[in-house]
Amino acid sequence: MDLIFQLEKLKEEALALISTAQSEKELEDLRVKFLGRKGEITMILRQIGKLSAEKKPIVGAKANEVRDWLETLIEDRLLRFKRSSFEEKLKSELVDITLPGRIPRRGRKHLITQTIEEIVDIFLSLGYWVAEGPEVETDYHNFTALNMPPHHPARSLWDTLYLKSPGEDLLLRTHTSPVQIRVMQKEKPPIFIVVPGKVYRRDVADSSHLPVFHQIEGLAVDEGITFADLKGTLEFFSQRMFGADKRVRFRPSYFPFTEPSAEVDVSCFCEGEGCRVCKGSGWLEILGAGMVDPNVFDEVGYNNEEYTGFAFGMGVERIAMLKYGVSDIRLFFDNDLRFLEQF
Ligand code: 2NM
Repeated sequence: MDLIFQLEKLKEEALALISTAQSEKELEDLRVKFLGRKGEITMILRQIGKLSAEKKPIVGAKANEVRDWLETLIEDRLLRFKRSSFEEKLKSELVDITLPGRIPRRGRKHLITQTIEEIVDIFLSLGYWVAEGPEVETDYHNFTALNMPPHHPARSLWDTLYLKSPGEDLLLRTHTSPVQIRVMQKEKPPIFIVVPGKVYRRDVADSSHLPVFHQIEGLAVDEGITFADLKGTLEFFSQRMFGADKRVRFRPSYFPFTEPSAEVDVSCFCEGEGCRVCKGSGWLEILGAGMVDPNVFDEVGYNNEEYTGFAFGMGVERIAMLKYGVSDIRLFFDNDLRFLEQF
């Protein structure tokens, strides 16, 4: 059969197939069928070599023309498929930018964290530094160095959580004072520090006790520190924390690690009218304090002729309960958002 005639037939057939192809895949198959290495055009081009010298250029030109035309036609159809599948993708991935976004619920600091920060900030403003230490302590740092004799009741199995057996040294600290011992063993006066942190006692939870709670203790050691410095410092603290109108009261007390010792009260929000919080007394007990016992200084190697100092300690939950009117300490750790969100 005449090659020119074959080329014309091939053109017709190709046009019919290419214009009805339904997918990119079908078009790729047609490209192979006509233009591939074993494709129909290629087969025709191979036969041109056998033609006579007159026919060769004519058929050659025709074959090239059909090949180019086919390539263009397939490219054109492919482009159309690509464009419409892109448009479909655009449509299916359409985002409604007029819809409001999903607004994340905003969290807040826990009231205990807020209270620790409030207390610490007041002492930072007086030039104190923050010191922290381990919650697992030795019997020595938690009791012995603090002038607590071996038979002291706080050392009993019923008050302290021991990690091994008593006398085997490791325990969960019952106050943050061991951190002050560690600081004094490492540093020379002047020392002005506050020590916030978790403490552990073998208590059953009730409205005013938890086996884990938070404390902030303070320590000031320098030449010439007096009880007047302690009073001025704690009055300043109380008025910043509870209001400039508040008064403070010191009652004599006893701690093994301070002498003399005092319990410190702040005047109640009821202005002495008598209320449920102060149980009619007009005073709220907020902390314990005293002048560091010379035995403690001996233990850390300070010369107690040269240095004096005061120390104090408060329960963070108790302070927060008094300041924010919380009547049950367990509310802090029930994790009920209806409570936590109020602060
Ligand atoms: C309190 C009350 C009184 C106190 C004493 C010391 C140290 F390490 F300096 F001896 N740290 N904390 C202290 C004194 C703690 O808490 C109610």
